[in-house]
Amino acid sequence: MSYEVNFDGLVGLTHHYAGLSFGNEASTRNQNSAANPKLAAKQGLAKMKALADLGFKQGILPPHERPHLPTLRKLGFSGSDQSVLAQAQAYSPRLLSSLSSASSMWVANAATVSPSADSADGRVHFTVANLNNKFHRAIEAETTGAILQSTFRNAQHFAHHDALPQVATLGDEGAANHNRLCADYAKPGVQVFVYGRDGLAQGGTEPQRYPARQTRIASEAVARLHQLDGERTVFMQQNPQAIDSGVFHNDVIAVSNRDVLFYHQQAFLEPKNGLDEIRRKLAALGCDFNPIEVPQHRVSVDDAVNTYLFNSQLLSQANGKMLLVVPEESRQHAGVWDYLSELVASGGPIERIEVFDLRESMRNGGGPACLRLRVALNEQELAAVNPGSMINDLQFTRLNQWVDKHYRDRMRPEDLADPQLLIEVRQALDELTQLLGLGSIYPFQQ
Ligand code: SUG
Repeated sequence: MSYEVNFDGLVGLTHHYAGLSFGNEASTRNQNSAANPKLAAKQGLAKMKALADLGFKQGILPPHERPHLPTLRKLGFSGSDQSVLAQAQAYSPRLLSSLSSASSMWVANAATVSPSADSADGRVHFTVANLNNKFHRAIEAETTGAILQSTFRNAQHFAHHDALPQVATLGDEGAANHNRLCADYAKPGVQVFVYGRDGLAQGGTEPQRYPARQTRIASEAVARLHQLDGERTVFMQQNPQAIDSGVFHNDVIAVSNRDVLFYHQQAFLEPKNGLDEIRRKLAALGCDFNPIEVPQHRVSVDDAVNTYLFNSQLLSQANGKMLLVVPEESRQHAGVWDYLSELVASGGPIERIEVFDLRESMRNGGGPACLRLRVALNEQELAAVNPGSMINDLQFTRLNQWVDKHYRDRMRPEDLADPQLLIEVRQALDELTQLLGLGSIYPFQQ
């Protein structure tokens, strides 16, 4: 038996809207609106619980320590924690906001993960994403590494790689730009790395308006680290025009599961070449390929960006058919919902849609797929995962109570300098690491 286990990022206590992600239009649009961290965490937990109740294996990854005092101190602010916060706020509220973002919730950007069936040494490989394109995200790498090592703690089954060096040439956004196609999670598959620009070569096709966060050089380094076979790896370039329309990660315009790739007609720069290569490489493994292309005339790129139709989770049910998990915004859009209704009625591989309200995360550009990191595991590997990281009724109840106890229901950028908030965050995270059985993972616990 093998499983695709979805590990969801839990929203942190400082969740707010700071407009930090140029190129992510929801982030820009909602800058400075009031956020509700408690509701955000509960919306995420509700999705985890609902999918666990449907029989899917569901895990959880904890939020990071924010505001991030270690970075503020690296930038020269000194004295007591309270004084560091006050100095940072006086110097630049936007700096404090960057170092307080709850962006680690979007764990599709935590790492790239390759299952053991694809790696030469037979282990599951993790490379932490450096998230180099955005300051508030680049600081995630260290704690993400600690969390992944605690969650997947067995060196016989799990190989952990540090983030690539923090330079734009090696910009790496993790699983958000990575797909895997296969017949069965435990069997070898074809891994598809999607990049926005080369990173080294000059003069290639690049977006003009918004940044291309992922480079080919980074994707190829990750494939090397994971000991992947070139005959089972494909590198495709994102359509730069899509990036310029707000598709800042490939998972905003494509999602895969087993033999299905559900994608927009304008997702890739040279779709035919890439898709042919995927089909050929899958055929060599004896696997079918089932691409589902959504044409521009049915759903425009803009509508895809606004509804997050493709930032969905495509999950295999026990009957072999697939479930598509979409955000409420996809149901609210008549054209998108019509398309989805027809898709389900067409008798294809996707037979069911589940809708979740993830509005708090969506307003920062994070849908169902952003909130989860997929890890394909066989029985032995699953047994080696930290047990407290798996969602069941008991953990769900405890986590909900923990959120009720510690989270505020309103957060604005100006609240971040409140020294009481830092105390609340540390108390809460300290309890959380015990609840999840993760040991010490945060700088304040060292
Ligand atoms: O990196 N938003 C995140 C959203 C990440 C979505 N992830 C995936 N597509 N996989 C980002 O742009 C906004 C934070 C702010 O503006 O307050 C932010 O970081």
